[in-house]
Amino acid sequence: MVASKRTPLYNGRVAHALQSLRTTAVVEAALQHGGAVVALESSVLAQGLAPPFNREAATRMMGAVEQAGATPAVTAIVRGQPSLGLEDVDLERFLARDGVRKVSARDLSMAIADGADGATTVAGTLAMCALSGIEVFATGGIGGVHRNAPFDESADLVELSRTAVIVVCAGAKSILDLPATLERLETLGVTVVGYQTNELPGFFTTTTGLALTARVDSAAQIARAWQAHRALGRPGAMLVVQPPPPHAALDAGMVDDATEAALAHAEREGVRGAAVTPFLLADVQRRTQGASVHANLALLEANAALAGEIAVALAALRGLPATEAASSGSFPGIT
Ligand code: PSU
Ligand code: MN
Repeated sequence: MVASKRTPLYNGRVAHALQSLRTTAVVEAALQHGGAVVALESSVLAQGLAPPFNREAATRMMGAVEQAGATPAVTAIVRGQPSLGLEDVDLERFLARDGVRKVSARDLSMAIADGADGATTVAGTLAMCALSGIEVFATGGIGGVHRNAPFDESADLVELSRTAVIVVCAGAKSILDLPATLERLETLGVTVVGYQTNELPGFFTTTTGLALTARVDSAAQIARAWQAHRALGRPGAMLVVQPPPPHAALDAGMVDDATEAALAHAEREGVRGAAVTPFLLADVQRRTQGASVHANLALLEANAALAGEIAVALAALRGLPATEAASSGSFPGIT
């Protein structure tokens, strides 16, 4: 038998994009030297929030991570290249929402093959974290099980079940079916931990009445729990949920009314698929006359700050460069 010649699987552009996970100099240095790095999603910038609020979100989130002593890395597909950290010129294009796709986990390969600009959702960002070894990620709210739409469930949930990353958020977006989302997280084995709270926050609201089974009160406690999580070889995420800052939290009745009206509007307009979440977020924003934008920005900043603290606590606990620590995995107290 004649040995077959190996044929290249990918053409040049795709192979190049996959080889080089593009990093900015600052992020590269932080990763190399074991510094604390926090991933930030870009879909909230390119789809979730409209200008000028998306710029404010980017500035406040990155500032909060830095203030905590960590390095922010906005993740995105930049002209077909998976990227950690955005150069200014690229960030400007994403903030202008100039032909930027919404990229969930399923969309990554096509965005790369097409050489496109893609803003990563929670699911897309988790996949990027897995590629780079980043273990802490901050966002506003995760996707989940939608209301009144039996077959619409965000890919965020499944990706959370198979990516070992600490995700800091304010719960799932208020436009969702929160009890159903919490049930799915349990089924998928995702650890949900309240940060200084015993119940699931409602994204815009402090409470939902949905009790959590775990609570922590400090970043150091999260870092210790994370060590156990890694030592056990758990494949999924640890979802750390904290309520929006008290001064920015909205009244539940106001959010419910706006959400119900937005859902009815989406139904009338026949909005489907990936367009549902951005549509509902924008509609709620209009109906709450900006109060929800104020809350959204405040909670994004608070989540980035907490994620920064956790990343710093993790690095301190290990006393090892982050890249080595990621693969060491000894059980705390059992050596
Ligand atoms: N939360 C926000 N704004 C957003 C999103 C969440 O406050 O823009 C985005 C996140 O990127 C999340 C995505 O992962 O919406 C979920 O979309 P879908 O339901 O289509 O999976
Ligand atoms: Mn969906």
